Amino acid sequence: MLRTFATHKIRAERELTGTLWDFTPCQGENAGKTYKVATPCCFESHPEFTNYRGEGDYTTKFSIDNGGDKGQNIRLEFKGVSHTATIFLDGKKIASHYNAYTIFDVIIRNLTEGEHILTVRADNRFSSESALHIPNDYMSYGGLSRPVALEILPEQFLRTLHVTPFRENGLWRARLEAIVENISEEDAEVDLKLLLAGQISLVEKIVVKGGEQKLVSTEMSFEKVAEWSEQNPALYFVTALLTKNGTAIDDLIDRIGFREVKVNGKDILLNGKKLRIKGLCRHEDHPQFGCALPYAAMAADLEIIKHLGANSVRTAHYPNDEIFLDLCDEEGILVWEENHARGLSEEAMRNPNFEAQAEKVIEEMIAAHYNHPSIYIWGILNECASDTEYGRECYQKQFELIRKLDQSRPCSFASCKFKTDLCFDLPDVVSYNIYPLWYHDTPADEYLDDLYRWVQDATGGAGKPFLITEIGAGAIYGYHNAYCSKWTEEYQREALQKQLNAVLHYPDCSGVYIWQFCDIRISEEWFGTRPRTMNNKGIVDEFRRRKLAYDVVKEIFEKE
Ligand code: ADA
Repeated sequence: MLRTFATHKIRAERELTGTLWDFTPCQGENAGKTYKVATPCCFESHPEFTNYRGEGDYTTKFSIDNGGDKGQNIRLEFKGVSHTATIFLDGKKIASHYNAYTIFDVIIRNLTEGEHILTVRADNRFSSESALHIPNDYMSYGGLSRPVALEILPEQFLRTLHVTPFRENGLWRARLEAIVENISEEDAEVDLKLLLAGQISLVEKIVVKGGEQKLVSTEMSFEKVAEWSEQNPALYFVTALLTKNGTAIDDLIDRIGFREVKVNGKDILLNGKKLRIKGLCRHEDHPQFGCALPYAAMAADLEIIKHLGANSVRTAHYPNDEIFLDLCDEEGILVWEENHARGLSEEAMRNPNFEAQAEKVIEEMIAAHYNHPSIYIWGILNECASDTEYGRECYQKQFELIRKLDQSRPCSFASCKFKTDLCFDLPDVVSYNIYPLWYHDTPADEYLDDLYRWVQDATGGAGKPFLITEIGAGAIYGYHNAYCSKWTEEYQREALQKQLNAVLHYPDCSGVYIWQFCDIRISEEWFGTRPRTMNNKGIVDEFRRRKLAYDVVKEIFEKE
């Protein structure tokens, strides 16, 4: 399944995954053997490869019909390959990409009629080449973890369609930007039509030079549209349609919600109303599927999140599968989406690949997810070196990049630098990850107050909205003892009760994200402080079984 709705009616598109592919590991004792695997999937979901770190080839065949002598232009879209991908078509390398959590594509012109062989080589090894996928407090799985789509493209096609809704003089308006790309060598004249919420905005004749792109933008007003909100997540289709000599040749369909996110003093506003975040941080992780959760598993996670009374998810620590975002759009769940980086020291940020790799994630994340109304904030660089001058330079550059690509959402980063952070003048929202009653014993209200006062007095973050982006405690499912020590379900329940009450009653705090939704697998290298080689701070365990803290969280969130 590619999305929860059709993104094309004219462009021919089919999913290549969703079927059995051949899988051949390249290293280890099974190197060269071929297995049938159901795609998308992680290496680790196969019983022979639960610990595999290396390269693996996923191969399938597809056919091109009606190509004639000229063949067909095709576009292959890879929604996520973990974590480094090399793509081969009929044995020839055609593309490569780094990072598990963003979309990339490749266009092949004039592919001949008949059968073709596609191989996706996924590599999940750690090395200095990889600045973001490192041994960490979550698992960097390997494999073809998200779907692959095959599209047949005309010579001119729609590359992107971005919509920015905004309110002006009491009326909803929207700015639409479409990019038309010409993959032929000759200049071409095409007609572009843009439709939003049933209204036609633009019909324009455009000339696109051979091999180039053309950006077309327009604005529209709407008399009667429903606003997107948590209670009423109204969605509208937006369509870009390309015709040539009177024949429709291409289209691109997306969904948007009429909503505006603004920061006003200490508040984050959604359509002018103060937001109160009651959220959970969620990793894409499941004992059976790794990070390649199928639709039903993602939807089931969201059911639990809603049942807990939460209104938001933080996609810690990378951009999420589009299907999950589609579901959040439909369910009115607010999303903090962030680029991919967790806990990088200054030394790790000085990896020569860091800057380019992290910035590419931002570019690919915003290009692909721009229209999702559920995303209300962009985050970057969770718990990296924001307490050093060099780290500050990196944060500054990344915020500049985000603001260049999207001015319609605030941005932030989750800091753990207790009273030493140097970067709070840079984001729109100040965010902290804190663990009172877990990593130290200072009472939650005291710790929070001390921190908040320091932010007001000593940093450029004074007067900005303030969010707690992580709080929590570990518990092993089913573990109890007479003294209710750390790791028992009782301890977690009590810690969360105190932590949540402190944060949610703190007058200047816009809300809280619990660390974390479910227990997750972590890198082997992290076993030392993590029983079961898992991060056990989930409110449910890895099988989504409720811990004792569940009811307390539900009660507190529902009362808020
Ligand atoms: C951090 C981090 C999380 C997780 C958490 C914990 O703040 O952002 O990824 O590691 O702490 O469990 O300690």
